[in-house]
Amino acid sequence: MKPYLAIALLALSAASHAQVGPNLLRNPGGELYRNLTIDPGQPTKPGSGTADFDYWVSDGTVPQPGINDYVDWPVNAGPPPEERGVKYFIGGPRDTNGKNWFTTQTQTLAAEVSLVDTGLLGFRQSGWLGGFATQNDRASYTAFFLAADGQTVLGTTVIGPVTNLDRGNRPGTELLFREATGLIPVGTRFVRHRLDFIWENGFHNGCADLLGFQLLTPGVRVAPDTFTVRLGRVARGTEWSLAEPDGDALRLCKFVVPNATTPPINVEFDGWTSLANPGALRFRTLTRTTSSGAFSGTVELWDWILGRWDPADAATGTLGPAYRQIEAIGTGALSRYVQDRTGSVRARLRVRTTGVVASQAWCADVDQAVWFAAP
Ligand SMILES: [Ca+2]
Ligand SMILES: [Ca+2]
Ligand SMILES: [Ca+2]
Repeated sequence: MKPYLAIALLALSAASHAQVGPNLLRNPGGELYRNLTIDPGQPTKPGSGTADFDYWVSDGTVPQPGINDYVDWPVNAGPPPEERGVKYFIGGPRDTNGKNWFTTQTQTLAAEVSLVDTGLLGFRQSGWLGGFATQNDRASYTAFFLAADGQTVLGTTVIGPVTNLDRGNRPGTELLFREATGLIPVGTRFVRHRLDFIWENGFHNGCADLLGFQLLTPGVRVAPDTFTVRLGRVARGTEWSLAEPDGDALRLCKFVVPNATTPPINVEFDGWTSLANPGALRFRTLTRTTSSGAFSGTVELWDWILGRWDPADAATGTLGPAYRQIEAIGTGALSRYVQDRTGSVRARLRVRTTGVVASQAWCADVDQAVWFAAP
């Protein structure tokens, strides 16, 4: 089993630039339900008790999930009345006391596979979560990002639980808004949404309403407008060869090098992006060598503020006759990689030998060299 990978959260400033898509959760606020069973302990509360929620599958720990009615059980703070509907999810009643339980819904991710696998598709997860007064019965909402086998967890994010301390131990029932943003992990094909209720004492008061899971505006791909060969010579191909991984490659061959430590192939790529302050930025190359042997490739991003190739985000990988991807993934303040006012981006690839190679007259084929940038 693969370890769970924490998902890097985007800075809020980055997320705020993004356009937010529709809520992909079904029955996000508990308004669709069947088989309502009034809590026998509260016969004067006809809208509350337990029910089967459409699209949600319970874990079997409790006979039926809890449902509350805002009229039966008003809240001191929670979702706006015009949005919250009539019902909300609750841990109780009665036969759920003393039990932690959860309910899930799993969806095919509603996005193009090619877009997901750029690693730049963002999401926003949100919900109102709460409980009662000084009691710490609570709820949390977790999203599991699943691979094509529907089992392998590629990443998780969780919002909540909202504890009694978060609610300031104020009297009555409160639900507080929580949200997180992040990037959908590469390889994700399904998302499992899980709503957990954690019991602490007495009636199970953990509650939730108006959950949300939305995709953000996808990122953009930036192909180079031009390239500059610093070392080596062009044998075939043009800047148009660099956009797609289609077998049409820019071929650069070893020519004259000043000394043995200088990488014989050194090529710079220049492009342009409209995203002056990206929330995510990476530069990807797909490269092979025409000879077998020990080769390595290094890709770097140009820091326009410091006027240098950034050493922190440089990436090096081994190269050989089969195409290999090497990717420099921007970290920290990404605006340094986009030139102020012009929107220019610059990156480079250097290829060297690291040991014995079959032929000294070797070349490197660059099938793709592109940036991916996300808001
Ligand atoms: Ca509701
Ligand atoms: Ca309680
Ligand atoms: Ca190509």
